[in-house]
Amino acid sequence: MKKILFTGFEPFGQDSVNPSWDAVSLLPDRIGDILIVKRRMPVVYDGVAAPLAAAIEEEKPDAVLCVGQAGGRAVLTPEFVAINLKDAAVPDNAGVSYDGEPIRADGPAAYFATVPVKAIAAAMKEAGVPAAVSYTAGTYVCNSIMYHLLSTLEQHSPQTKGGFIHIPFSCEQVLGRSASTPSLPLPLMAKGLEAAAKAVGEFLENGGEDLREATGSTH
Ligand code: PCA
Repeated sequence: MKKILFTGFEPFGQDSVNPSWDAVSLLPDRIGDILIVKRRMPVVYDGVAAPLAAAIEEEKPDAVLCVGQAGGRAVLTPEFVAINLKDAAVPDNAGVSYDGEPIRADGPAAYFATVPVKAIAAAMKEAGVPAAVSYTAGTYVCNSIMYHLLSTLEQHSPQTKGGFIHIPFSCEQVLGRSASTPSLPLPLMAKGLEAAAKAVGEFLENGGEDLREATGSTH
């Protein structure tokens, strides 16, 4: 039986909830024959690597899907790439902000997701959940957790696949926001994550093929 570790984030900024953790919490403990385990992560650039690595060490999952909020986006977005950069005016939950620092001084410029992002987006849409591949996870803590995830897996658990999914605000979060702020209901977003788990489960069953083959890239 395959195991997927999902992570979601604690709230940050002006919000008292984070739909990433709320949607992950709605997932069942089993999806088909895939075991689902969950962890909540702090929104702290430098404090997120250790709990993530500990969860991977403890659970020994076949794949890890980290989830985060992307307020302002209208659809679920599996991320293609994490870049070696911390750069946002808004501080993290430890009160720290960065102005163009590397995540790992000795690290590569970027890591590509090792889960099939195009297949994940297609599976979400197939399940009736709006989705699209994204080619930027930003430069705040979500990009950092994705970078740490792929770096940790490469170094300590190269057979484990990793990826990141951004999700929009939940409906309750836009009650106090401008009329044009996009949102989706939490159960629909959880359904999208479930579709992602199934797509990753299939990918794992097929031996977890090479990223470029899996995503259909020709390079
Ligand atoms: N979203 C932020 C960090 C935590 C979260 O849920 C981001 O997109 O970087």
